[in-house]
Amino acid sequence: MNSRRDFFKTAGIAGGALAASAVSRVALAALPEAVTRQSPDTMPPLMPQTGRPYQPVVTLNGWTLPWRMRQGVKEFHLMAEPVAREMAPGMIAHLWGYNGQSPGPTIEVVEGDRVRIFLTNRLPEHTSMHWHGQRLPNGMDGVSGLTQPPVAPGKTYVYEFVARRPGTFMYHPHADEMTQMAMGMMGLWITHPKGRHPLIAEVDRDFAFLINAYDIEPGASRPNIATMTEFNLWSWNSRVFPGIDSLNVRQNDRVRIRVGNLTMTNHPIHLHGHEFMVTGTDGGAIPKAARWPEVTTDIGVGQMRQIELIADEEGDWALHCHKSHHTMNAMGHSVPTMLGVQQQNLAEKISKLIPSYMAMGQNGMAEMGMMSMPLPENTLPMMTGEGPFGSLEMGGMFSVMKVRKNQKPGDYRDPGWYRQPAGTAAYEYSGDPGEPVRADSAAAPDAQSHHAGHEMHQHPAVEVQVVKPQHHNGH
Ligand SMILES: [Cu+2]
Repeated sequence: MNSRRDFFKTAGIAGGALAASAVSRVALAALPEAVTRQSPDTMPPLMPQTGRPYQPVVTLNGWTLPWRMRQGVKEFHLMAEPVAREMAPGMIAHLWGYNGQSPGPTIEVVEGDRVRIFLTNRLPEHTSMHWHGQRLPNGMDGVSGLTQPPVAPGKTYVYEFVARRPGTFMYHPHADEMTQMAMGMMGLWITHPKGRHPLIAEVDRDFAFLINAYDIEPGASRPNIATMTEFNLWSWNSRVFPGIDSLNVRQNDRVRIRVGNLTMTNHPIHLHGHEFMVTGTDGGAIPKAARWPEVTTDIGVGQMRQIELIADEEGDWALHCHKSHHTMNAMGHSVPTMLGVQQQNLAEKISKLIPSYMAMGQNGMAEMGMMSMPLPENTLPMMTGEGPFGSLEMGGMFSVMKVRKNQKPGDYRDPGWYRQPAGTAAYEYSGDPGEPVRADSAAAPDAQSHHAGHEMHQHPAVEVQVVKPQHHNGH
């Protein structure tokens, strides 16, 4: 509050009694307006109107923070504050974030830009801002207690440095991290190269998102901040499927996807139908000779991976975390959905849902208990999302890259579901599937006698497979 009080004092001396409008105009000159956003929709790329040109990114279910140029310095204003984030239609999470959303807005600058960020703390406790991966003066690193005092509630701190290295970075508090990261305080920072770069391709579409996770009890809206491992909402940019927007591209576009992981576990991110190269990390661009093709890249805790591909196959291609329990929403969230259906359909719905979560090793009985509970508000189905052929039975970290011939350059709108050309889809075989041929049935009695494991004697057909290598004497 000191700077604000000083400002009022100065303004008061200069202008005497001030009208409210005069105050806000002068205030605007002192520090840039903190632009906020209410919508969780993906904002189209923000084309730079001031400063040096660059190819903007698209933040999935996010946005880029506007800035102002002041005497050659790019100024941003981040406001740390409680926010209400729609994680998917039907569920609002009460998180902490920046400028109205969690994650905060993406900051986009150009290599060599001098950047000044005002951080205003509207939280009930102190905070700070760490600029993950950046080269900067030590005093700008934002580690509360180590490089600066904490930013108390109501205070504004100013960070200023030159964005020296192009690449994808993250920002998050380095003060009471356990609480503040669990509450959703984080954002992306993109430093674009200042010109053609030998290792950074010019792309047609450039997407970015952060991986985060929450533990929110069914029916509640505030995360449990003490959780270390038992998260139940696995999200991208604090959104879960079917709330995650699709990545809509034109066929043959060169596509870059930047993914940062600020959860407490790794996430193998998998793309269907295409190979990609990992072209960069938060450490910078990867030399071309050190790249190799992948269809899944594991993103460790506190890491960023930047992947690139040519989207040359038309269709709707799944993009998801390959940990199958990360493509589900909160356990128990499915139950109210079942209770919401008409009674005569209930048994059918249960039999459809219960085998799935039993198979994933969850506590089946605890979930069964949920069925007698009253319908909680603010819930999401565990596995949901309607596709052109029925339920996708997905949740959490799942989206679709939609590749279309007719997607116009620069158009990021959802083209709808892919229409598969005739003769290119899996189809039903309507004949007799025949009897299975069990090649191992003849060897069973002999193998059984050589096996030490008594449990296996109950299942001779299985045992043969297990014992066979030891039983061979002819080597
Ligand atoms: Cu995952």
